[in-house]
Amino acid sequence: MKIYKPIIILLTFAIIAIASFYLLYSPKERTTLNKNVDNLKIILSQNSTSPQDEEKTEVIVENLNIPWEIVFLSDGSMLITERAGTLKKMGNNGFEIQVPNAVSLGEGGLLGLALHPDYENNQWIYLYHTTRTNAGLRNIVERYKLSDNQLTERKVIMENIPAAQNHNGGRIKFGPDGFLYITTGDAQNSNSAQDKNSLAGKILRLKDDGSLPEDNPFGNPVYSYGHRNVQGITWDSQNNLWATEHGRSGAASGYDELNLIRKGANYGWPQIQGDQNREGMESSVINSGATNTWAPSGMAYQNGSIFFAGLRGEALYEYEIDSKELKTHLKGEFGRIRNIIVGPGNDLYILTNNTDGRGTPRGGDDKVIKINSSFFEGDEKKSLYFFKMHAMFSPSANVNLN
Ligand SMILES: [Ca+2]
Repeated sequence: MKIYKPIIILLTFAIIAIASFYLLYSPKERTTLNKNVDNLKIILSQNSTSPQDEEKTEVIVENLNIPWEIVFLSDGSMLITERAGTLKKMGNNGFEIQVPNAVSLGEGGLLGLALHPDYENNQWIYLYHTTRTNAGLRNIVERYKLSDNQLTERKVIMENIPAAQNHNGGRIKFGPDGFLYITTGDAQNSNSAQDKNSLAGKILRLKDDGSLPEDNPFGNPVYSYGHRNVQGITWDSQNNLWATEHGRSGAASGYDELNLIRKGANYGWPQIQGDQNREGMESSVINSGATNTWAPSGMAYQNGSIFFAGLRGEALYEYEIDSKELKTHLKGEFGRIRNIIVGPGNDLYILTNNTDGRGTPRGGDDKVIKINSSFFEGDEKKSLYFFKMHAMFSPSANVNLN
């Protein structure tokens, strides 16, 4: 019997090792994270769209209905808004909530979502949505406490933002200064963009309780004006604020803009567009030109580049700040792209937008897609950067996400 003892010990260790490996990496185990969300499907295996892009992108969530914003929580789960008014949580303790009084109409509906910088302690979430009032259709920003999968303690942060079938803005984000930035559209009344007393066609800035920061330029919520329809904002590593803006539409579409936002500045709509200049007005950093349309929406900064999503352009655009070069990624591969965010482990995630009637839905649309580090292979600077970031963050990021 004595000679069997080491063999039994070895076998026991081997069984434990194999069982641990199976439990850690089994797809079945991973899908339990999503058990509370019925009509969504988290794809856990590598999922490539075409052979040349194998391993460059990975579909994380499928079957969303006109998603607009995505925010990661610290445990790796995601909050996603859908334009019809649904707030979804994917991952741990997933849920679906219908946001009260959210009205989906044209480009309006439940749009932006932001977490308070101290969300871990106060569970405050901010939502931007279209709603009906006695005065007609308006956009509103509300704060709720998200506790026990319910929205409670509603507080109105900003109301009576002009709304319309089109041009509703809708992005909300907390800036590095701790203030809440809100982007609005001209609500199809272009002259309101030049009116500093109108909330339409603006980037607004408020304190977290909706009150005015003391140093707002005009003594009201307006931070910058002369915007047609801003749907994307982000800050670079120097805390400069960047914004995307939709240019003219219709038969003569084009002149979509990437702007560097200065407090109190006028971005020209509808007086100037494209490369035009006028005293007292800011020209865009770059624009898409008279014949090209990006229809830019959400944006994110990473490693010297401003990334922004293209709806009609059906691409992910990357503007390198130092080289002033614009790169086009994923052209046509996933259809219309609504948003790009920096997620756990500093990885980039995009949100598609093919289910709103303007695009051509593909199988599984709409989706959250992770851009893997291999996406930037061949780009020496970014490959090195991703290698470093993954070395630093990957273990926890992978556990959180899967
Ligand atoms: Ca402009």
